[in-house]
Amino acid sequence: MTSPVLVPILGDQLSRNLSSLAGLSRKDAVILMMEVGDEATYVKHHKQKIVLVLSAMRHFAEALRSEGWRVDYVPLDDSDNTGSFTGEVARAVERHGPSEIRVTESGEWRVHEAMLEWEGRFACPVRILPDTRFIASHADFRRFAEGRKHLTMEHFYREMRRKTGLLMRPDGKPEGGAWNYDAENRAPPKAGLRAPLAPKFAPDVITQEVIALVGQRFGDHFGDLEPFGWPVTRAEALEAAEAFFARRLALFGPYQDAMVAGQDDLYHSLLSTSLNIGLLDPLELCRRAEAEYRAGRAPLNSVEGFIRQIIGWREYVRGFYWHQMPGLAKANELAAHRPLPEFFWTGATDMRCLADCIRTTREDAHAHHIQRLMVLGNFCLIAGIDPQAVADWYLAVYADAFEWVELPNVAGMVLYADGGRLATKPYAASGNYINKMSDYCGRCRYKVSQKTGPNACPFNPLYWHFMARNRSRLEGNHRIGRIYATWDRMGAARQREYLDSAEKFLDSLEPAREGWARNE
Ligand code: FAD
Ligand code: DLZ
Ligand code: SF4
Repeated sequence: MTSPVLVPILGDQLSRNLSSLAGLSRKDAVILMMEVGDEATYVKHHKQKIVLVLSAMRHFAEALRSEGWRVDYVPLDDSDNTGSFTGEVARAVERHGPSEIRVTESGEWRVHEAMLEWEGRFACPVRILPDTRFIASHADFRRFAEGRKHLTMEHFYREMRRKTGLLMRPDGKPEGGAWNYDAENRAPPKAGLRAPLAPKFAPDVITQEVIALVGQRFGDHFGDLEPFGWPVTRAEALEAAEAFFARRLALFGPYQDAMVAGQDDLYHSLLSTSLNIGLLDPLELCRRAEAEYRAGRAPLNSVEGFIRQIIGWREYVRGFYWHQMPGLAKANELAAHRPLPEFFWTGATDMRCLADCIRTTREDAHAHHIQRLMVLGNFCLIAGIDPQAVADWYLAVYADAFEWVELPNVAGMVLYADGGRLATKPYAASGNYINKMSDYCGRCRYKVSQKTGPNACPFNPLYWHFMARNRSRLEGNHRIGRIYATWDRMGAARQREYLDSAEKFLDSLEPAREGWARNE
């Protein structure tokens, strides 16, 4: 072979329609796949996330080879492995003497910065291509953002509906006459609500080898290594998607915000891991969901809700990330500096809602959206936990976590650390909200109806503590400012009781020990 084109494919780029592969012939290219320690430890990822990515990479390499591609695969335990993308590309340049390095842009800022340095470092040209698996390009998002103070998702979402034609009528109006059916999608759980289980995939020989490797190399990372059941091939991911369309999509909408202790997935799709590492294509998935609606097998509110999460929220947070980085990673508008409590890592808390969300996180490297937002996130917001500590936690513990999607959700949607660029108000809530949307409170050691004192649900006094300490920043916000009239009507003595209860609780929190999220 004359000098080949070297095509590095990263662990979240496991797609056949990757821009770096477009137009290349098998005989002219060497595909480079690299298992590197840095990617498992820049935050100490949940063991199942590492298994997911490495096993999916090994399966993808096998599939490419069977199609006739030449794949240079560097395993984690290769004795010469340098542990970093840049180090491994350097070694591959020596091995292959490429005419060019051609790579699809990375999902994370950190890796993007490293890629930019490759040009000056290697003797051949480096072409970084756009990631065309997303529906909105960076330029699309810049155009959308230009001149807007608030980057409201709903406006962006409508543009995506028009761009893709999803759920659009021939007259250019949205299917059903409305863009959004969220009002129909807030049902609290009925007593005994049970959803059909999502499929789990038994580890094959490749996955079993990776499980053993991860147990040996990353045994001190958070989370259970087994049982491991995530899809690691495109065929498994498609099977998981079909199971969702057949058995859970129809009730996805109504129960999107519901929480039931021990029912970890409810009607959610569990497809984020497959989407984020490239086993599934977002547009293909949305077209498939639309077909369920057109065939009369799923109602519009559920299908629109599902499609909005993907072409709305998912695309929007990706655009937002690249628009707001690198500042977003340091944003702390509400000046929150409290350390993350140790119980986020151990689950040892009497708050039943938090304990259950942390349990599913530990067992499955997953928690569903409303658990991440209104239990775990809401707690971090109203307790004033440092945004960088919170972001490290979310990035480490979820199998679907990549910074482009995790950080806007944490810093923007949950913590208001970006000063309201993403969310128009902080999603702060007292125990009432959790009680209405879940069955957690009935068997909690705290009383959700009690507002202050040692037995009160901690969310109650923390809510008012949050509102009071951020008054100067939030009072002018038309979506939340009116709450201060209620606070003022309480009178000084009642206010003091709330603040004292909150402070006693906050003082009782044990800070997380060093070394959970990052190596000391
Ligand atoms: P479903 O409820 O079935 O939704 C369908 C799909 O829509 C998801 O697979 C996902 O691709 C997309 N989606 C839904 N909500 C969002 C959202 N807010 N942002 C982006 N995409 C969305 N999602 C991640 O993929 N990675 C993360 O690291 C991540 N971190 C989050 C952190 C916080 C604080 C919050 C509040 C949300 C986070 N999300 C993240 C979004 C959401 O919680 C997950 O996508 C979802 O729980 C994945 O489970 P699912 O596939 O069953 O989702
Ligand atoms: C998450 C992850 C892990 C744990 N390991 C690897 C790896 O060894 N090799 C690889 O190519 N990718 C890995 N990844 C995914 C990367 O972190 C991801 O591709 C970058 O963060 C860019 O989004
Ligand atoms: Fe959570 Fe409060 Fe309900 Fe307990 S009472 S489960 S802490 S919301």
